[in-house]
Amino acid sequence: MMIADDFISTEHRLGAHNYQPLDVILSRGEGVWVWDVEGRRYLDCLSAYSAVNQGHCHPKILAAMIEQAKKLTLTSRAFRNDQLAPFYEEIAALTGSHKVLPMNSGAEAVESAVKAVRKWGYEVKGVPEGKAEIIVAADNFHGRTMGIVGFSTDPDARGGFGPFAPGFVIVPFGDAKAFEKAITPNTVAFLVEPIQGEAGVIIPPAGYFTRVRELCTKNNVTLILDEIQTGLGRTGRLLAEEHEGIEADVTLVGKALSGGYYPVSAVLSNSEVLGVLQPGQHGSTFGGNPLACAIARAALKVLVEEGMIENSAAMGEYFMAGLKSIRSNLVKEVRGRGLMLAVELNAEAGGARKYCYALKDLGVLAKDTHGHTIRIAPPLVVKKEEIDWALEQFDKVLTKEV
Ligand code: IF1
Repeated sequence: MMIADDFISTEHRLGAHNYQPLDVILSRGEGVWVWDVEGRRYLDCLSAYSAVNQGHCHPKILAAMIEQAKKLTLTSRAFRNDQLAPFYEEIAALTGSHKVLPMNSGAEAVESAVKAVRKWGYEVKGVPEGKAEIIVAADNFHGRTMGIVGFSTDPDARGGFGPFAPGFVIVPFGDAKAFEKAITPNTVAFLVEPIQGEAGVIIPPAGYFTRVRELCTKNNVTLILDEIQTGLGRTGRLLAEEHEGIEADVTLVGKALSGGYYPVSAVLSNSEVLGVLQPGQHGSTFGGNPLACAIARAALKVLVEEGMIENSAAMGEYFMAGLKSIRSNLVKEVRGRGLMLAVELNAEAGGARKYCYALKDLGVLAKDTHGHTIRIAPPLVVKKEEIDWALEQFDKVLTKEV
């Protein structure tokens, strides 16, 4: 049997070194818990970056997946399948969308939205050919493709990968005036995360998105909210846009759309934006495949029927209050919305990574981001007792030398 060190050395020898994971090798999961190859149990406080919102191996999603896998392999979009239409119907009704474009990864949904809004800009808004501008926020994270890293401001994400596509304008996040100034007659869209995830769970000032929405409407600019991480219950609402009572023109979802079982993403829009795509202009071998649709239908159903969104709101508040009550001079700020939480440590703490290692040794898996921040995002099925237990471990790590 391979032991932990063998897995690690083999990965190191054969794999591209584009990750530096915590050295824990997981082999099983159930709900909020995961087990490593040596049988140790951990509370998952990352949920695969919010893909496993419904919890590991959710029995109903698993059953839907197995049942569909037995029926049909793949049709491609050259033919129709009997899962796509009901998937459209259910996700459109749930999110109040008029059109759906099914894709696979989050990055593909982002790329697809960029293509659609550019075409919308030329055909509907009347922007001169080749002149479309898309405004994005500094410190954004939208994925890893060439198009997307080209408008990243993170040197690790973009360094060495150019040349990049033009047509993107970067403004500071949370500053509606800067956004207003950047709008030109050629602006077709503003692409932005409701809460910036990778940047360290950055919540914009109250009123920011209300103003952004007004400016988009006034200037005929489509508002694209990347809810790939914030969507589907993570922040205590189905979509994070609800916190400011606004509606995006284009909403991007992914990750938890499959409960983590499978890459499923979607672009959701009003009829105008996705309406510009005609046969042959966009597509994907796997996008909208029957297995993906069956899994997504089950993943959405359990999210709603099992009260996970409400639980996220209630348990998020409880977790945040608990984190705030930890008396530690290492902590600079605790912030979050729903179960999208972060503990930012001060400079003297010496980086968040060693605290994530210490938490791992105590049975809690969390991820450091941006050097000083511990990101905490358990599955949305987490219970009070589990949070109480997690808080004890956070208390130990943040109040004792590690
Ligand atoms: C990795 C972060 C999270 C995303 C938003 C699109 C995508 C993501 C808002 C692309 C993906 C992931 C990818 C993962 C790390 C991770 C992440 F730390 F980088 F920021 F979640 F917090 N929009 N986020 O957060 O979706 O193509 O990956 O399906 O290892 O790169 P994807």
